[in-house]
Amino acid sequence: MDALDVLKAKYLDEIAAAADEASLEEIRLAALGKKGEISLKMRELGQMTPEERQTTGAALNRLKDEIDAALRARKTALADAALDARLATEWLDVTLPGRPRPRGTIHPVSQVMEEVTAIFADMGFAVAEGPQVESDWYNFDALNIAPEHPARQEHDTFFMHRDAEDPRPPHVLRTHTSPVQIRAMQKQGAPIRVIAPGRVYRMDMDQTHAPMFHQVEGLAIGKDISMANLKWVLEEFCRAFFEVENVELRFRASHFPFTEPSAEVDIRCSWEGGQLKIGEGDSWMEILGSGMVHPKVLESAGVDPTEWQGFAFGMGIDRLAMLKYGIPDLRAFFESDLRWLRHYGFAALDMPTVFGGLSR
Ligand code: 2U9
Repeated sequence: MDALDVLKAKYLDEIAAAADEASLEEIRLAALGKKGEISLKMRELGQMTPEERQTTGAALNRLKDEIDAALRARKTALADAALDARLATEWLDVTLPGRPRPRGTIHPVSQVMEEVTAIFADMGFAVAEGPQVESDWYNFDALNIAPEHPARQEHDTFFMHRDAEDPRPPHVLRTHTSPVQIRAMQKQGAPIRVIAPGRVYRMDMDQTHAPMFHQVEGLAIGKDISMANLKWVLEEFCRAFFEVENVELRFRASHFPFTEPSAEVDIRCSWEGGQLKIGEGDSWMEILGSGMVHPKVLESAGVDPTEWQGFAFGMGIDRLAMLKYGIPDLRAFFESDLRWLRHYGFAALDMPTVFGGLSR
């Protein structure tokens, strides 16, 4: 083996053993750099005879090309290996089955709350919220409910505890969401269009009553808002909510302290074979209460009743859910029975919208 073969073997071994690009660069400089071993040998050609120069020169050029090619090949091999290693760690099995649908469901009360909110939002009503523990002024006085009114009795209302020596009247768990609209009028004044959905509390418990239930109330105050506007809004609401074209409402004179005149509203329906159908048949079912807001209530909320007027209405969300989705017993709503929730619950992320469909 001559000297060049030794050089060649040395560099090819080093190149094969190089673990990274930096080592390859070091080898390249040692062999082919300005002061590299092979470059120095090239310089020695000048002292050779023409014959020697020709053979050694050609051999050195070949050696230079071989080392250069080996360096490039090793560089590519290292890059390929690095890519393979990265791909191995980022490997994804696209044949894996999809994740199962989340097991939680949306409670029918939440679903109906979203549906009702979507419908009234579409008619320009804002959503208002307020405290569930209220002063008796907001819950009763502001709504023209007299101190001797039966709703104020111990057996209807949950009173919060006060120390025996505390002279202030006790707070109550709100018995309706009406205080929310009093607060909204105090804050915003008139004109105003709001709905107030939320929890309310009354001492009542049987197949159709629970001590906590859900209401949505609505309020529209303007210069000339009338019962005619109320009727249109409620008809539009029922059409959208029950998803039937032909709804017929019947207004029955009634009495509430906070509205004058007042009306209870029935919807035409049939109960054929125990199944409720809205908009057809010879039966009527009460679905909500309503009326023109009493002047004294406007006054309590700081709205001048000689200048402003409007309507209000209230309905039970739990009852709407029972009617729309055929749920027989109200008590099951609040028992958290997983089998019941899976049966009557709704898929998460299916937000009801008026344009995209409410339920499905
Ligand atoms: C203000 C003024 C008036 C809200 C109204 C009713 C009639 C009504 C019941 C329906 C079934 C309660 O859930 S239920 O038991 N509600 O009949 N609610 S008018 O009237 C208001 C509200 C706020 C400031």
